[in-house]
Amino acid sequence: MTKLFISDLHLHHTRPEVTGVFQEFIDELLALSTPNPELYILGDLFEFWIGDDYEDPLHSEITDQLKNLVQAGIKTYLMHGNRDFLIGENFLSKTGIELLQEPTIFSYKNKRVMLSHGDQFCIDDVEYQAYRKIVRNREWQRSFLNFPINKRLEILNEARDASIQSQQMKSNDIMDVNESEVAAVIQKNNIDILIHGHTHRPYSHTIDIDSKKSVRLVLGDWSASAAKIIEWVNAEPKLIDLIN
Ligand SMILES: [Mn+2]
Repeated sequence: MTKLFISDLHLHHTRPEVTGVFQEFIDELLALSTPNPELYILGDLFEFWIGDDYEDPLHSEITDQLKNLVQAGIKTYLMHGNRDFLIGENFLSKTGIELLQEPTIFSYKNKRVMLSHGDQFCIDDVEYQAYRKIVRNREWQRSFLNFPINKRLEILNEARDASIQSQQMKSNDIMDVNESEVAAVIQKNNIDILIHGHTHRPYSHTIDIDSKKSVRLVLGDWSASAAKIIEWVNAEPKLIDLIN
């Protein structure tokens, strides 16, 4: 069985070329002979998601394609990212996708694996973590989803402008994961392989803790010319280029 991991596609109507790359990817999955792969989407599939009741043509198109994928027998999992954490029950039941809690830990091929979107490790960005705490609160989400669509779009655009401005002020290091935090989480949960996205810094890091080696695999974000995904076929998961 093959497990495939992707994240940070940031699908948006202003980037049709990335939607095209995703559509080709789905077609390739559908064309694969058995055994069927499993697909793990580790957050930020969409650039924004303001509720399952918001009808955006791109969102509907992708929802239909994911539904086809699941109906073709390809088990698909989704974890919320910081852009699409409002994906809800409606989307899940329409597509047949299974929601993963963050973090998700499981054993596979004798490895203990942790999946995360990754933003939880970026603790040096204190301002972002404070914002995350607010918007990940169920009460906040419930009242946000109760606003009319126009109001939700307004809040989204304000938040996006503020985020672009504050990111310009922050150093690159602040927006990456905090390595001691990663090491602490890996040690506490006895993890062999951590897979996450969010930082858009695809890489395979080796982490030594008390003579035990763990691996942190970081997924890439998608563009028309680059998309680093993880394929796990044999003993170890590997970062591969989807686009050559
Ligand atoms: Mn993200």
